[in-house]
Amino acid sequence: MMPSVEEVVLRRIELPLVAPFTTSFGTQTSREVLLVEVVGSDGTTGWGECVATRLPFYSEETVDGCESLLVGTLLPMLFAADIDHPAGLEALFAPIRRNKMARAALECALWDLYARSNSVSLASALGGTRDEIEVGISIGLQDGDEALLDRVGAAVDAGFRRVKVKVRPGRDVAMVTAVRREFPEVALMVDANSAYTLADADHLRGFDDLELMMIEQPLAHDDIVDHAELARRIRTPICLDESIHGVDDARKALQLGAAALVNIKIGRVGGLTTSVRIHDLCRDAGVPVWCGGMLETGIGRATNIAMTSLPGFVLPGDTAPSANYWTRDLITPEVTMERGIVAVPDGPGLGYEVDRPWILELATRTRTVRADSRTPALVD
Ligand code: SMG
Ligand code: MG
Repeated sequence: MMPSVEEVVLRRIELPLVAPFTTSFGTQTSREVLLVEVVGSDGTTGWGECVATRLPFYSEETVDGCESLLVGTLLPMLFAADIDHPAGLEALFAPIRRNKMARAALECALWDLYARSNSVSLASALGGTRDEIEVGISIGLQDGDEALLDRVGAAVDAGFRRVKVKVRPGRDVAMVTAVRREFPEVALMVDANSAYTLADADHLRGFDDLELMMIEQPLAHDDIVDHAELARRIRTPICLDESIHGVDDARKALQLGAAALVNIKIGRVGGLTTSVRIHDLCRDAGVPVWCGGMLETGIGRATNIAMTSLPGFVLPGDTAPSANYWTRDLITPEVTMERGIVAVPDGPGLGYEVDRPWILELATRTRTVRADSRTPALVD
């Protein structure tokens, strides 16, 4: 059982990244984060992080949009309903189209509330079976090959279990060939963030001799048909990220042969309940999954770690330690790694302490919505 939610506090913070992160669609030097704290009737609180970006370049969602939707629509729906388990949110929000990151931020907070209030870890509440997980690193586009080789070398020295390199037209096959030549043994993959089209198939075949674990999302963010065609034309396995927003997308992608692997991001699919269902679907189909990253603070990172403890997460995720991103994280202890291994905490909920004083200091805006506040009309 989950305590009823008495109020929800939305806080906005901005946190600079320790190093800029560049993908085929742009460079981020900081993250604007929306944090959701749900306060239960038993005094327990749960935390969730919204992974939307400031600008709608990774997906159509934005931090401002998510905040607006939560205040105007999702929280009134939550307060009008009688939800006694976080899994109930999936059905409650089913009439809403997309807006998965806004939904997930609230759903993750409810899962944390549920787990804390029942004195179990989020990992075990979700059905997790591992007490440690393997992690990889995602390295953004660098100014030149030398800088990239230095970054990959540092990652290998630190013991990361696999290295992902961002690519885009003009910075791809030759660059990754240089990485492979210097690091013949490293578990290596690339992520294009939708920078190519099917017309690039011959060029992308240039990756085939580099023994990559996979190429992530080479084609359009909303496509699965062209990816299936590309899969017939290249040997490097294709992993879908941006194209998968729910269980049906995953089912159809597997059915078409568009994905040999699936990157599960809790925010992109609308929450933990759906994530677990995609995990189950892929596991039954023998398709490996791994946990993606959205440059999360410790709150989202802790949620990712709990989910990765499920048995189908057989490949290392983008769940690098806190120090990779932040000079001071929002949780204590921060996430640390020992030779590519992160321990799954067994304390209640997220299993880390949320550094509330630090969050209050950082907060640039705080909005509190109480369950007994007047509910705006939900029907036009
Ligand atoms: O969290 O270390 C991380 C970043 C992982 O590469 C990463 N994420 O397409 O998978 C992806 C990108 C999206 C980041 S845009 C905010
Ligand atoms: Mg990706």
